[in-house]
Amino acid sequence: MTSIPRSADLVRVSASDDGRIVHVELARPQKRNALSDELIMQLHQVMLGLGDAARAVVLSGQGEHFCAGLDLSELKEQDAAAGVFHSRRWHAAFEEIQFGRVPVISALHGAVVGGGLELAAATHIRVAAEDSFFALPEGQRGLFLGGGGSVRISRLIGFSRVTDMMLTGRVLSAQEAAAIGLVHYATAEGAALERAFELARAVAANAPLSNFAVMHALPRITQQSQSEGLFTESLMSAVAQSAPDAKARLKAFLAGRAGKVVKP
Ligand code: 1HE
Repeated sequence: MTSIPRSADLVRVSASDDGRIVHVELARPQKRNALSDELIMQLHQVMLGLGDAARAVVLSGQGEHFCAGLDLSELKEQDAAAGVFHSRRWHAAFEEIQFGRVPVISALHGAVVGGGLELAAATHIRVAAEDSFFALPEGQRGLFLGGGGSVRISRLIGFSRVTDMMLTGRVLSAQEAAAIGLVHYATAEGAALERAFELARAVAANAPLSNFAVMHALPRITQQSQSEGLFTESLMSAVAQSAPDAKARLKAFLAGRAGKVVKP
């Protein structure tokens, strides 16, 4: 695997911190980063090709908006079968984000709407600038969610809120999105990307196997019964502890060489 993934024309990729932090940018600002088939394919390829050094990804959008959702100009003559396969390609790409190798932190600004919100929902941490706004205008366009939003967004904020957003076209501000847990952090306008990088550096400093457990075990455990969840937790916990990296971290703490938890 290469150490730095390659950029494509609709998705720009750059790396910092010796390849540990990978910045993935939606690079179609003239169309408000609308998600065309080609953009989804490029995003999928970029996520599959993250280098071995990568420990965290920051995802953002170039221009005035994070993402305007599905490229509506590509929908004109699509029949039902093509629609199903189209949706499945989105599922595959977004699955690679949620259940890939490293955590993804999204820096959101401007429109985060329709498929753009579905994309953000597949990331692990969402940081929203003051000027961001969130909506699901599928109902107004004669569509339905197709990029995993009915599952992921409903799990984040509950299907009742998704129902309201879809039926009424309600648009949420960054503050409202933070209040209901749709995003984790709200920042001043223009500050989301910097905050996302700070968070990415914190994430990248964790033991990779612990991050893996958070990404892969936690969402699955929440879907299991209590008995199965507790069993999965025990297994994952034992695997994480057994990594040489974990042993070294414990030793460092016990020798007084590791940072303490500091009161904010
Ligand atoms: C687009 C798209 C798009 C912009 N597909 N071309 N998504 C929506 O319903 C959102 C539709 N878009 C908007 O509401 C607005 O464009 C924005 C609020 C995002 C931005 O407004 P603004 O004033 O900055 O830009 P604009 O002038 O509206 O758009 C600039 C260009 O981008 C223009 O093209 P141009 O050739 O005339 O310059 C727009 O046509 C183009 N553009 N958004 C195609 N979405 C898997 S299911 C998911 C289902 C959904 O995502 S439904 C929600 C779709």
